[in-house]
Amino acid sequence: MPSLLEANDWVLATQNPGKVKEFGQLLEPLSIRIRPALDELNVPETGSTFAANAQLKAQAYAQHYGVPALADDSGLMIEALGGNPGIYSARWALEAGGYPALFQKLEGQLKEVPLPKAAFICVLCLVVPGQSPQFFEGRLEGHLTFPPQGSHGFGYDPIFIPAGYDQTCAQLSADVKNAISHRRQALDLLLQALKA
Ligand code: ITT
Repeated sequence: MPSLLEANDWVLATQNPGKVKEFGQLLEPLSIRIRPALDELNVPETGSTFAANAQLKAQAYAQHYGVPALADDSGLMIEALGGNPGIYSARWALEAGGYPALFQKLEGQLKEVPLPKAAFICVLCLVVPGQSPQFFEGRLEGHLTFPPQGSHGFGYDPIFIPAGYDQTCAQLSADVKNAISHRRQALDLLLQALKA
């Protein structure tokens, strides 16, 4: 395993500005920087699991930059929709014509479900050139609420209320979301593994 200090030379294998911002906030207190990827690589997410897609992204960026790459594949699983959109979370928003339109559609689909249970999942994949990929998973349980509320965060945050809270992730401050998020939990596991 590389050391924590070497993490300053890693590249973050994502094109999602919301993820870049959150990783910056999560790593700042630790004085670890993971460079955002400036080159936009088009990596088809052909895997059928979060882990498979995270690995595809991490491998593509590690090969392109020749340094360790950290990828995040994440999404929202809605119990009443059989775990969808899951790995298709970003694609559902694109196909609906954006998040506001998707939220309206989901509200219609879930109108008979009083408190739709859902969970955010994040699988991180670290690919160090020449080594086997490493995976770390985080999960944030909660439920959905409509109409969307709040302007912080990104993606599905305005309709997701974490368990034990009464505000959406888009109403909670970044500090609160980052203390409990699926991304935070996965990153903590990665940092523990690096320290071991
Ligand atoms: P990259 O592949 O470039 O990283 P992406 O947005 O396509 O960007 P994913 O395929 O992992 O990444 O899809 C993740 C989607 O899941 C994301 O676009 C949101 O719709 C949703 N999502 C994940 N984490 C979230 C969070 O913390 N808050 C809200 N929505 C989130």
